Amino acid sequence: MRGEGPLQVAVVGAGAMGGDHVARLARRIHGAQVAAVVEPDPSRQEAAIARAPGALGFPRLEDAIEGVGLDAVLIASPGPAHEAALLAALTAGLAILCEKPMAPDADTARRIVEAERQLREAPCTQVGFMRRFDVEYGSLHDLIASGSAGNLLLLHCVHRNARAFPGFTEEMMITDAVVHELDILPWLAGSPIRSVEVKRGRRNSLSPPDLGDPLLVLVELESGVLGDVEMNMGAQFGYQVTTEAVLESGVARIGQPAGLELWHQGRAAIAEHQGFITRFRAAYDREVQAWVDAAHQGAIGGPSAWDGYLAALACEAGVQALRSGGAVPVRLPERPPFYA
Ligand code: ISE
Repeated sequence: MRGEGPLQVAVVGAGAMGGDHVARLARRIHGAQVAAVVEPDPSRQEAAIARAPGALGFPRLEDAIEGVGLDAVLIASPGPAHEAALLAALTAGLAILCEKPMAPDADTARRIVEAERQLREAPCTQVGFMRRFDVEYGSLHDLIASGSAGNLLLLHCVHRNARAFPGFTEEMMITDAVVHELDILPWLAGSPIRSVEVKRGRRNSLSPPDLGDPLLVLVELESGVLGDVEMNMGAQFGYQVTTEAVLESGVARIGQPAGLELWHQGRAAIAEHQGFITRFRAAYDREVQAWVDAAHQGAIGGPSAWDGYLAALACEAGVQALRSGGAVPVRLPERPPFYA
């Protein structure tokens, strides 16, 4: 357990997500303070520091660890940079919140859980699967677990981005985007993933030519429940994430646009989100607050590095399915007692 006073946090990576986490920690989270922003790009670093007055800027995490008395690190750099930052933070004894995907591939994820087990006495890495903190996902989880509408049969998931970021690859449609469903489906259904299959259909000519967009991903769980995911990187109109659960005696739906409805000039309209930062703002707030509260007690307050590893194994099957076609089995290792 750490001493009194706010958790001294370094935020690593000051892109869109990292910058948003800096503002969140500075303005909306209790019990934490942004002590450092780690970002090699000077203009991004400056913009992030402007959101957290008093924070110091560093190009590398090692410099921040040496230069500031840190308690914790929030890693929001791109996935391939996570392993190095995680190893530095694990070695320095810091509490960690690492954005998804924890690692770009399953081998890297395995190395991370092995390092955590070697270097620490208890799990100290929380992984940024923020959907688990979304109120509607929570209600759906509880409804399914209660059995009040019978057994769960099917989960229909929609994951639509307005358009792909420059440099977004087809593999990233699985490892960076569908990774959310590969975490949330087993969490909702209470059953691990057995296999993943990916289908390309008619391509959206508005999406980059190297993306087979949209993809349809079929996920089979050990319980026999099937989940289908529309992974769409070119929806144009906005950002939309919805789930419909088919149960034995009912259907439940979450993620519908809500808020002000306007009937005007012959149309009825509701505003739709344009990106994940606003769509999941409340979930990110709850996730980061849970992490900070748990870090004060020397624990984590959400999904662990082991969950990050399981998602990486499912992503690996998804990437293989994208290349080979057909359903690719996911071979899940036994959970070590460290992550019980
Ligand atoms: C992005 O990186 C995210 O993490 C969003 O939550 C996800 O919906 C989006 O598809 C990803 O590209």
